Amino acid sequence: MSTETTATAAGSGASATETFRNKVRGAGEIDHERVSAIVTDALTSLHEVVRKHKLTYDEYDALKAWMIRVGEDGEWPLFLDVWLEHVVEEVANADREGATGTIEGPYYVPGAPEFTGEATLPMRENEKGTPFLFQGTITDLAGAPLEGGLVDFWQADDDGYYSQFAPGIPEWNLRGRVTTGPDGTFKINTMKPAPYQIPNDGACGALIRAAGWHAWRPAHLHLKVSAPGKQLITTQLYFDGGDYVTDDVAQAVKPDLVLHPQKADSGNGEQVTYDFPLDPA
Ligand code: MBD
Ligand code: FE
Repeated sequence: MSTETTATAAGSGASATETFRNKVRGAGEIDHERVSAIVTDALTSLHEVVRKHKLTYDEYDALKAWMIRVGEDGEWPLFLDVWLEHVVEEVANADREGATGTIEGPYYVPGAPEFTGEATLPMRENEKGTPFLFQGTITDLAGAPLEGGLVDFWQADDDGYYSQFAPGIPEWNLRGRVTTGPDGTFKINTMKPAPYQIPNDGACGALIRAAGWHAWRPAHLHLKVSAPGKQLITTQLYFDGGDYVTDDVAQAVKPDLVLHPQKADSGNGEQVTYDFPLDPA
């Protein structure tokens, strides 16, 4: 690989930071009491860590240097999504009855190519991996199929790279949006992803090495599933028996999210059916 086609932490971090800057976010009134309560508790938790471990000035300086580097590498989205988002998601989705959610991560891009009913995702002529048919039905909580539902889907390629975050990959590679017809079903023809290492040549990688951890996530599909009048669910799906399914650096695997693929009816690759019952909005 030449330098220009090698993904770097700084490259994907800069892309993730830029993508986040473009995200449409709520801009409510500031609730000063709530800000004070949350920040006071967060700081008090950190004070307790300093006391418990008798943090030295060398360690305090290492923390400062590392935090400066996280920003320089554009890795705040990566750091927060890998080590904090799973608890934010747990709290946000605690009252749902329908499909199980998990974290979004840093690599979603709105506006992927659109399909109705069945999609073959944009991919390169020699896209690596096992052909994989992912299909299912979007329903209400009672199991009635929903027309006009949407599966917004993205995944890494077989080398663990996401289009728009690593160089040299076609813009919408392995990304797509599929709308359901009257029977509520969707079919997505893609390639089975491989286990994935988060970028590890930047600040997050330095932390992982310093702590003696690993950088791996299990192979996963990302989805945002929605329908008119229903709550959108952001989730991921994993593969039974896959590496790191029980040891995800981002702690984002739940038993309900593990797929059990079969040989494809077409004879080419594998397939699986997974349905999404959606909570009312
Ligand atoms: C990913 O691909 C991902 O899904 C998450 C949550 C964090 C880093 C990279
Ligand atoms: Fe991912």
